[in-house]
Amino acid sequence: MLYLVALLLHCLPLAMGQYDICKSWVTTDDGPSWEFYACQPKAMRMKDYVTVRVDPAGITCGDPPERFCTHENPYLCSDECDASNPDLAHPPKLMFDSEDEGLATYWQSVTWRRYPEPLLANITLSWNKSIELTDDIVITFEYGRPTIMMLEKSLDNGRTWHPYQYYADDCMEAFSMPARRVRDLSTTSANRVLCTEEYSRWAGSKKEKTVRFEVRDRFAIFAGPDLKNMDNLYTRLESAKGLKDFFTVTDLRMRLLRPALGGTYVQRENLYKYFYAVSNIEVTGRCKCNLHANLCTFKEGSLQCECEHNTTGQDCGKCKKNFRSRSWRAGSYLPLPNGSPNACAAAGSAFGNCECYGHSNRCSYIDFLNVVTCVSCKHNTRGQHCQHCRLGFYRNSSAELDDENVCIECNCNQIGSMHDRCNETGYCECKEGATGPKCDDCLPNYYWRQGCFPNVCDDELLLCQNGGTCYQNQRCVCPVGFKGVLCQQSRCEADKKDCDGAASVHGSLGAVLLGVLALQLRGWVDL
Ligand SMILES: *[C@@H]1O[C@H](CO)[C@@H](O)[C@H](O)[C@H]1NC(C)=O
Ligand SMILES: *[C@@H]1O[C@H](CO)[C@@H](O)[C@H](O)[C@H]1NC(C)=O
Ligand SMILES: *[C@@H]1O[C@H](CO)[C@@H](O)[C@H](O)[C@H]1NC(C)=O
Ligand SMILES: *[C@@H]1O[C@H](CO)[C@@H](O)[C@H](O)[C@H]1NC(C)=O
Ligand SMILES: *[C@@H]1O[C@H](CO)[C@@H](O)[C@H](O)[C@H]1NC(C)=O
Ligand SMILES: [Ca+2]
Repeated sequence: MLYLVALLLHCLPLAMGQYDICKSWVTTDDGPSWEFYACQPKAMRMKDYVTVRVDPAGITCGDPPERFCTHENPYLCSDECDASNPDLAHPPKLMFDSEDEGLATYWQSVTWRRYPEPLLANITLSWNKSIELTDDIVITFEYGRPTIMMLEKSLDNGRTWHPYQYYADDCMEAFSMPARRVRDLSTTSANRVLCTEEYSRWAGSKKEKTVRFEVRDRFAIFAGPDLKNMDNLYTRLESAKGLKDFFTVTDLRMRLLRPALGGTYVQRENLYKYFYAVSNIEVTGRCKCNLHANLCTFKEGSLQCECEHNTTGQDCGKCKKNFRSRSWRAGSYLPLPNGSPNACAAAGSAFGNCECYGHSNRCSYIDFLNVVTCVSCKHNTRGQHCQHCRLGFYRNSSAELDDENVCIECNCNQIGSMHDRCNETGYCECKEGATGPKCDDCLPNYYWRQGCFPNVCDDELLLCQNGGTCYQNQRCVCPVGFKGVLCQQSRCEADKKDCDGAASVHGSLGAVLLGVLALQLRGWVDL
């Protein structure tokens, strides 16, 4: 068998009877038929499916081999980390193995030999799948817990990160945040990101080893101590904005910012006792399947929901082909106790044969045409089945018909194009002289000025004459004495008046001087 049925792996206190079946065969007065329910997979030990990355490069101890000691035994620095010796190596995978009785196995960092440069390490856990936490995250540190650390989470496979919780022996000093406890949160602040001092104190490295992200305490705000009233929690998860997402992650990152100090200040003369050592990271959760699956399996290196209700996708996040007569919806915990499956419906189930490719939730029967048609097609679609793009939009060739991005706006240049429609490849219809897919360019020998106009002059064919110069292909700037589009006309020839009294003066210079004189004279007369 290539995959593990994750269901078999673990039984957890939070795995309740509720929402564990997706459908059952029931007999009613109308005969037997399937009945469907909201359903979710059981919680599992998520560390079995994780990939881990430790940063920066070279932070894992043992390359080169290094000696270290402990806070309890600071002068016996005879322990050794050696990456090339399996008995003395401390690679990251030892944070996820199962601890047999006897000694703990752990990942260990280099020592703080570069003090006072900070000793920083990131441990990043990735599932390549959204998971919903159902119990506390518990990180076990050997040889003392960090005095400053931070937990971050990602909901988009590591593209963006958000703080999840801050940990410090002095929250004010480390993060300028007041220290709070999750137990003191209320129903309106259950998804607050806070700084806690509870897991950073020095109490001896053997006594207090764990750092927690308290999921149960947050659940208890709604479900009461011992989580007896899960119904109330499920109701809240449906109604309180952002609460479900708060417990959903695809990745987690522990940012270790300062190691255990043994309850005192840093002793520079013995830096071999400062380092991080993590023996276990327990993450308990279930695959997020949008209440459309009760099984989650590990296939080809990734967790995958076994989708029911005719949904599909890694998280059952869309409707199967041919089951898109209405938009996909997540299942709901409500109404209690079985919730709503919000199953995808087959084309042809609701109203004759009316598929809307997920762009409409409603069909309507048009009596005089005797057809059923989709109503209010969304995503810029139109048509009986929302199968066409609205005017001014064209079909996205890399999207399927049921994709939200199926129609792309034409974006025709308002001045350069005849109208705002385009052809199937997004080309607009251009006015004379304009070109380019959106008609925002001009053809050669045209210039752009609120539209494309044919060049009046240029440097090749339409040359300005008589020493005129071409201004931006739009007009010739003519020397005094010449006019016309290409300065081809002498003013004398064009207008006899310009030449009055200048008959005896030959050449253009004379004409210019005379023109100036005439202007001045006219000015005096007007005065
Ligand atoms: C740890 O990750 C954060 C981003 O979450 C990054 O800014 C930081 O540089 C990383 N630190 C190390 C030591 O890689
Ligand atoms: C993540 O999961 C998706 C969907 O199952 C898969 O196609 C992809 O190859 C996986 N990526 C990695 C890095 O495992
Ligand atoms: C899903 O489709 C199948 C037919 O392929 C049908 O038998 C089944 O009842 C459908 N399930 C739901 C929840 O609609
Ligand atoms: C076309 O559809 C694909 C698939 O959904 C999408 O990634 C892409 O952004 C769309 N293109 C445009 C221009 O919207
Ligand atoms: C759209 O118009 C452009 C430019 O006129 C043309 O090259 C393309 O073939 C046209 N596409 C279709 C599908 O007609
Ligand atoms: Ca271990």
